[in-house]
Amino acid sequence: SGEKPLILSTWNHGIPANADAWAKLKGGGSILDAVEAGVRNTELDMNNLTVGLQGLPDREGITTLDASIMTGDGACGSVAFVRQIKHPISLARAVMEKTPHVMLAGEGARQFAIAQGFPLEKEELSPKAKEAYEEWKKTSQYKPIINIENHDTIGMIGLDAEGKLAGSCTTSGLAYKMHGRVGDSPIIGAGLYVDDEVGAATATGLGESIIRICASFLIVELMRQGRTPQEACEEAVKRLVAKNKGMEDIQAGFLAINKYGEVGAFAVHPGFNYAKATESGNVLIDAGSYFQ
Ligand code: SD4
Repeated sequence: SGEKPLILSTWNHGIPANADAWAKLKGGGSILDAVEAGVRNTELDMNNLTVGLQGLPDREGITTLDASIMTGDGACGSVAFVRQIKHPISLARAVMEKTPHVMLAGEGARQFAIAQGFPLEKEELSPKAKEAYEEWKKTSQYKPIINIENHDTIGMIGLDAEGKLAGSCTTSGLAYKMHGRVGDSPIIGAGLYVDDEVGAATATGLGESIIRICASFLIVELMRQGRTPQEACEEAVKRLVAKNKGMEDIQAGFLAINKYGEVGAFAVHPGFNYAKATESGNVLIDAGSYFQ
């Protein structure tokens, strides 16, 4: 069986994110504080082109962000299609804690951010994103090959020593998406789902394929019915492949834990990895995949 406390997050930037989450938890923070602090690290990572304001823009050259946060008692908040906000995860938490709503989008999310005292950042592309966008504009080809250059969304799920769960997910979404496109990450049940009675799951990859199967909710419900986190992730990937016919090139990956601290991860294609932090260390682990 598993270990507690436990923090898991997607991809290799999960290592520094887990480290920040772990420090928060060990410093007396709640598991919610930990998963927020963890992904705030990634939101500032200038080398990450799929999270935060340095992320790759949409077709119009505008970077728009999606994020969600949830605790195991059912509290949740999210923001979608937001601009100029450095830490959308904290804005999602503010939606959860300070409004009667779950989700705010676009201009309304921006007004709420201002009212909450979030600074509005200048709207300009990071040097790396600008360079990539200029290159993309030469052909303007929309190619959802998400495992190669556009694979860095962070989803984080954590379990504290008492068995409380929380999760967070934050992204700039799909590079060169249509303006206004929203992915799975801010949709509760798609990019993230957490239930203290069962476990938690988060997703990365092509959001459309993930939304289509309510992936994170599906994984939690499969665990509720007795599957291990690993079995649940594998079943969800099978479902995703079955429901996204003709899209065999796309990547998606899932990460799950149950309330006992057992872990599962699986992806459509090879290349998905995740970071796992426990008392015994913070390590990067390769996930298995449906196609080899
Ligand atoms: C999205 N799921 O907006 C995100 C993108 C992603 O790794 O996960 N990239 O579709």
